[in-house]
Amino acid sequence: MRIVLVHPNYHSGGAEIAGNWPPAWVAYIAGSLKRAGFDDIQFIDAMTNDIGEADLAERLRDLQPDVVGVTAITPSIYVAERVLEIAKEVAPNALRVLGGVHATFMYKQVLSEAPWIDVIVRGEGEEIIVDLLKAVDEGRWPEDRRKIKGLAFLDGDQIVATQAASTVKDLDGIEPDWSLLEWDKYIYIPLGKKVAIPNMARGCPFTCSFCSQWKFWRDYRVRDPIKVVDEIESLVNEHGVGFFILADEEPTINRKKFIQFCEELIRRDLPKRIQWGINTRVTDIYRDRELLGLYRKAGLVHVSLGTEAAAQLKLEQFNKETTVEQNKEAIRLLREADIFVEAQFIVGLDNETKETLEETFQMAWDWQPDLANWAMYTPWPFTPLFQELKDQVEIFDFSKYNFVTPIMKPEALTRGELLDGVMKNYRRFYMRKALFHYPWRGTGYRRRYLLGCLKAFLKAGVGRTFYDLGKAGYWGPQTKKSVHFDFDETRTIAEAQMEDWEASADRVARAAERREAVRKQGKARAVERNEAKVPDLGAAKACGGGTQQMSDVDA
Ligand code: B12
Ligand code: SF4
Repeated sequence: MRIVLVHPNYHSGGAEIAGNWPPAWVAYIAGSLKRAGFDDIQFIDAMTNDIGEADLAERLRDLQPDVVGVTAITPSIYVAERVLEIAKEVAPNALRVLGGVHATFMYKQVLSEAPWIDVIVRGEGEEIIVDLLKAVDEGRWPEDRRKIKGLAFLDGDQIVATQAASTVKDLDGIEPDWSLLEWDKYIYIPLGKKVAIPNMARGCPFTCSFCSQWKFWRDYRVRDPIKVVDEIESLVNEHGVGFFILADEEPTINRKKFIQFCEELIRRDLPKRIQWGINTRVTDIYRDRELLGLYRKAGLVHVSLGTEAAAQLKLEQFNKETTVEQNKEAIRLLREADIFVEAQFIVGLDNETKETLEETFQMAWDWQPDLANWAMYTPWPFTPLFQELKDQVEIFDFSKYNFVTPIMKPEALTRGELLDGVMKNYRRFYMRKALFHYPWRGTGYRRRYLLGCLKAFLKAGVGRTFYDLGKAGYWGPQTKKSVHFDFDETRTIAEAQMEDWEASADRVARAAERREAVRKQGKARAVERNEAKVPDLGAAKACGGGTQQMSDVDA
């Protein structure tokens, strides 16, 4: 059986400015399929190679696959749907499969707008795809499709979702196959090294209201750190990888395993050959302040923190369970440990004003991270915050749901003014950094890294790819009135999806009540701690904790 996996050709001017990144889902899905005996797997990275529709059609026609598997996050959904439409045209007998976060939650929407998709894999793909393709291989497809967990498909006019599959419990059984990728293509610009995105832990015990990730991965699980280091060692030896970021939401929450991971990297002398970065929470950094030296020794050179907001009120709206002081402290601790630190802000909610944008700039400058990002609030339709704000969401062109386009219009600003305010923050922050900090900061590695980041920024600035500024016609403050986001206003929410939301509205209301109760408890604990002068460790919950994860039935 020939399986062709395709990463759709979607681009937006955000994280891509740092280079081309390898699609981890391909390695994880292919590894699992190969172990199950499916060994004819091909991969087309249409994104990295910027493959247009005609070229893609030709490749699929030549390959004549039996199965075409495509991924999609929310902004790449239309391109992904189109890949499968092309597959239908040129390889009509192939089974057309879609996976990833967007289709997992929005299968009703997707199957309504792209009925040519044969089947959606909902949730983690490693086990579901094997069950699905075994059924195909053994001639049990489509008869048995209602018996396979974790799928959604059209049966006539009816949209069917089978029972949700469990998350992958035996993460150590996963053996990703990174050999399908063209490694010369994946270069991390700031360091000029090949980059990979291995995955050590899945899930997040927190429940930030704007975030879709805790819902997607559900329970928190960590792989055996020794096996993850084996994977990293083979990425270095076999593919020449010199930098990685962990794909994890929060790799540090299980401190014991994270320490084991670091110690094993050091034991194998890998930090001389590979350095790495993570996204994590400020509360973990504060908790681990004594360990940051060890993390640095293990090659951890870059930490991106979801500091999110300059105002405590917003942090509470986000259910972030952190404080503004903790943000500042975590950044200081990382800087002192010689770890490059990046602060992420979310802007562009309905109550954003010129003043609040200014506050985030002042805050960023006061905290002094090495990098600061101002992401546009993006109302993923499957998050609690969307359910609260949905009456104010006017744009359902998901291709623009990408952190760089203002989807919401703040009451006091036009979208153009919002974009301009964000650009003003970037300009001021990076000009000052470039002149006064980067050339003089530290020695050797750190300075090279800082200058490398600046180079990536400049490259994207000159090419106007940063924040898709070229596409939007933004050339500076004088153009803030004429910028155009070209939203496709014909895009709406499908009736079937609407009905689904209405049915889940009750559940969401109950979840909001529970969140409020948890928030109140947190505040009460903070008061107690203040009285007892105990430092706030950020209400860190036990791994696998969290109160808002979707149940297996909901997912
Ligand atoms: C690495 C990464 C990137 C890399 C992309 C690398 C690549 N080529 O794939 C870079 C840095 C380029 C990037 C860019 C962007 N990203 Co990004 N990224 C991530 C990150 C940190 C990890 C993704 C990952 O590899 N996970 C591990 C793999 C194994 O998980 P997975 O992809 O979900 O795949 C599993 C399942 O979904 C399923 N599955 C997925 N696809 C398929 C297909 C089939 C056929 C099957 C059967 C199963 C299946 O099975 C897999 C294994 O279980 C996530 C956050 C996170 N921690 O997940 C954000 C994330 C995916 N990114 C996000 C966004 C928005 C973006 C940008 C739009 C931001 C921007 N403007 O720069 C761009 C878009 C780029 C693009 N063109 O697609 C959002 C998406 C949110 C959403 N609801 O859609 C996320 C979730 C971050 C967030 N905070 O919300 N990103
Ligand atoms: S800490 Fe919050 S933003 Fe980060 S992954 Fe967890 S729920 Fe999402």
